[in-house]
Amino acid sequence: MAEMTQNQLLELVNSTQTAPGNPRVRQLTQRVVSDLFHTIDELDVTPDEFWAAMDWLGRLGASGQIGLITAGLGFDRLLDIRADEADAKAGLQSGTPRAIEGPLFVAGAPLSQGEVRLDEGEPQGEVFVMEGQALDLQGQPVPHALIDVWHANSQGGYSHFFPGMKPYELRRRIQADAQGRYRFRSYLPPGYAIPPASPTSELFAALGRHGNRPAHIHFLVVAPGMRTLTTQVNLPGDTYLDDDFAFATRDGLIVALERGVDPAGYESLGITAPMVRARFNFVLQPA
Ligand code: MBD
Ligand code: FE
Repeated sequence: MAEMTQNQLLELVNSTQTAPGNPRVRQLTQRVVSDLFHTIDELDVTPDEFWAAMDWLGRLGASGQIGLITAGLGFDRLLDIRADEADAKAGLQSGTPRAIEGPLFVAGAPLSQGEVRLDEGEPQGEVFVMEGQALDLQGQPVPHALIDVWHANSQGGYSHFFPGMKPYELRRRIQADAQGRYRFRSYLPPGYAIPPASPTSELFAALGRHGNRPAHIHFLVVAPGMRTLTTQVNLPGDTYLDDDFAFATRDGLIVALERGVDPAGYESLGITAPMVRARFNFVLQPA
């Protein structure tokens, strides 16, 4: 192989081709490789630094934490901001603000009609009911919307990711009724913290950053003819509400909590004592 300069090598890497391949993949790869060649040169990256980074990437993939890093470096929120900006540019009215899905969604949770209890046995926090309706932009009910809901347990862990939890623990699907109404019982979750001694916590330590999220509950709302809504609500009063490591909290998504609510009417959810309630409607855009 001929001797060559950095720029000649970059040109060769990016132009090498013996089959059409995929033009979009070629374009994106060329751009990322160029940016990295330039970063290595301009910041004078040493071989040790480069191989340490590649080792970290390998461990990151093996640990299943790529979705934690994308969230922590702002990419998930970036995609939401871009979707919001595209809507605004197209003159589309927005519904409930979108919020990132995060890396901890699991499809196929048990399905119930209208209402469900998410937790089992002794509540591990304050007994909590959340209820409301799926609505369209005109405020009309969206009948039979399918709502996925998932949240962390009292230790901040999510089932399927945190040891010792049952399959689909604190994950359910609710099919709203003909008026779009849903409700569920659970307990108020605490915030989330990235796993210690992991590739993600290693990078965050080196960046001088914490890995905390404020207390939140995730939703995925699907209905025929409507755009799928991925969102979260935040519980008020959390220290990390304005300091979320995933940059995912939004003004319109902090729910008001009513404490000491009369349990009458909530017997079907097994509630017999005053509890905490939040009301929240999901406003869906047309597809
Ligand atoms: C979470 O619970 C979460 O919601 C996100 C976005 C990232 C990591 C953990
Ligand atoms: Fe979460």
